Amino acid sequence: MNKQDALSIVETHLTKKRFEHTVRVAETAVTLANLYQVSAKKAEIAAIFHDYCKYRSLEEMMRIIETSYLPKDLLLYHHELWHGPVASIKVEEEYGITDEEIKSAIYCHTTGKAHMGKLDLIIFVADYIEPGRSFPGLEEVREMATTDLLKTAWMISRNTINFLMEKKNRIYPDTFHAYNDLTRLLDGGNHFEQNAIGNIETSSGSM
Ligand code: DGI
Ligand code: FE
Ligand code: FE
Repeated sequence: MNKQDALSIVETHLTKKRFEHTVRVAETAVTLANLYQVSAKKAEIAAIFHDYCKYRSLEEMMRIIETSYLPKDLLLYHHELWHGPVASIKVEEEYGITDEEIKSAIYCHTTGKAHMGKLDLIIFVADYIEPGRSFPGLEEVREMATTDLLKTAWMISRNTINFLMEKKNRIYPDTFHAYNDLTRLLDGGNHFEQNAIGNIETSSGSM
């Protein structure tokens, strides 16, 4: 599917504001794809469809979760978490998008998940840093996105968990899985400045 066809499809399902967000996520995703050597074509299609199901009725999304292979525990959490997984099913059913990397990136764009691939990371990051967004701490994340994709995703994961806890919201397991997995990867790859000794000092400092 080409870019224009994809945009025309999603436009009819989204509000004007959401469509403009989608266009900006696609532009951001293409930039990141070129920077981190991922197919820009795939990044563009995944980005264009990432919020495709944002405005489906709760009944329709619920039915799709119940009758597909999607994990049923989604139904126990906030419906905001449903539109990505539901879209990953819909794009295949309606438009024959079977590419597993594209489907996965759409699936996990809200929460992240363990073992995210490069395309997953790019859509997760692009959705958060697209130029239309503005909130405290975002500039730091945007800057990191120019040099370290994993660390950027880690910051987003951490910020999201902090934000949700602050609001006393419940947190879906994949949101934690993303944070834990990224922390493990970064720790092993020495992306963090503090080392194992630093961590021990921090934990013993409170005793
Ligand atoms: O669809 P968008 O608005 O572009 O962005 P999104 O799909 O990343 O949705 C963002 C919202 O989802 C944001 O308000 C944080 C929320 N979210 C992410 N992880 C969780 C979560 N909400 C709950 N309740 N639990 C989560 O684990
Ligand atoms: Fe979304
Ligand atoms: Fe989005």
